[in-house]
Amino acid sequence: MLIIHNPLHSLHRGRQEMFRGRLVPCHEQPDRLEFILEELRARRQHELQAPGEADMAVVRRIHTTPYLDFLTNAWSEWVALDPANAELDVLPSIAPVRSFRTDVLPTNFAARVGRYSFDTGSPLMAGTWAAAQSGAACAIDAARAVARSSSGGRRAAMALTRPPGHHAGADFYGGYCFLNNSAIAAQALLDAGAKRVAVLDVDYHHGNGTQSIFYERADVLTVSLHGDPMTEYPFYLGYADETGAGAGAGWNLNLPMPGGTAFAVWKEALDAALRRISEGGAEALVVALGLDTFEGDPISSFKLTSADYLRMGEALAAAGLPTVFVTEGGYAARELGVNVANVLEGFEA
Ligand code: Q9C
Ligand code: ZN
Repeated sequence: MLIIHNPLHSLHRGRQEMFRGRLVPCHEQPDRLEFILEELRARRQHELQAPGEADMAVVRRIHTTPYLDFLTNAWSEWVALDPANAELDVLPSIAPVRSFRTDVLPTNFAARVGRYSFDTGSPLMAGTWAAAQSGAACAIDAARAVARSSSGGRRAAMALTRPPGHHAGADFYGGYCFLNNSAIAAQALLDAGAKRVAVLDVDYHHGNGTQSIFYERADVLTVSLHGDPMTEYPFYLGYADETGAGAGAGWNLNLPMPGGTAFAVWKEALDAALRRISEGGAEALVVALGLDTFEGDPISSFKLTSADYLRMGEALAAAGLPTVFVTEGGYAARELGVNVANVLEGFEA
């Protein structure tokens, strides 16, 4: 498979995230992607490429200009407050909830960090913007390689990148995500001529950013399989009664499952998701490929085994659609390589 991998990913290297009242080492680390690259190279059947420049016109159809401006300038603003900040990551210290005003954008930097983020687990640092932008370029290039498939291009391609993207919305970051690579891939497929695209999110966590971006649109069907938000992050979105709104009514499907879910039950949800995608008439598929459903994942509780990822790949291939894989979460770093490679091997079998 064609794999567009992010050569700048390690510029994003969080030091600490807030977890249960303490600052702890970040789960989302550069070695995650290195282990995947290592395994894909070892299997010798993939074509690894770096992306070109990101086409920001596509990114601007997903994210707002004020938010992109904030991400572009955040690090230099942070260091300008105090040169000693260069040794520290940016984390939010305020959350403007409910009765706060949404029509003011304070000039104060901490206020704007709070405005544009939704958790205390997503440190932003000097290389975050460059890494995220290069990740968007991977998503766009992978999508374009697949979009050409009617004229002799590819059946499938993968954007292999970090930081992940599916928790990022049009104007907010969180859940380790800054730019929504899966949404950007979907938009690139539409821009290249697809009339309807499906985004199937198999990450352990609900793809709240992707859902919110497309919630009122009928041209992108969003489907997410995930841990029940009543107990699992991101808690405040991802319930089964969220089915889309306005022009997008009926174009969102959430399939939450309880902690402890193993592959037999998970696969039934996958089959239901693929039936909905088939009914919806999608012309292309984006798979938001989180690997934190793995039994060894340190922050999640599903029970998928490495062999199950082969079956997942086979089922995704059976959908018969041009497919763009975009990597999302997954924190059992050492096993990630085998699990990602197994999805692709099952898909290509
Ligand atoms: N602080 C993705 O998988 N925090 N994001 C969990 C540790 C948030 C996961 C508890 C988990 C976000 C892309
Ligand atoms: Zn996740």
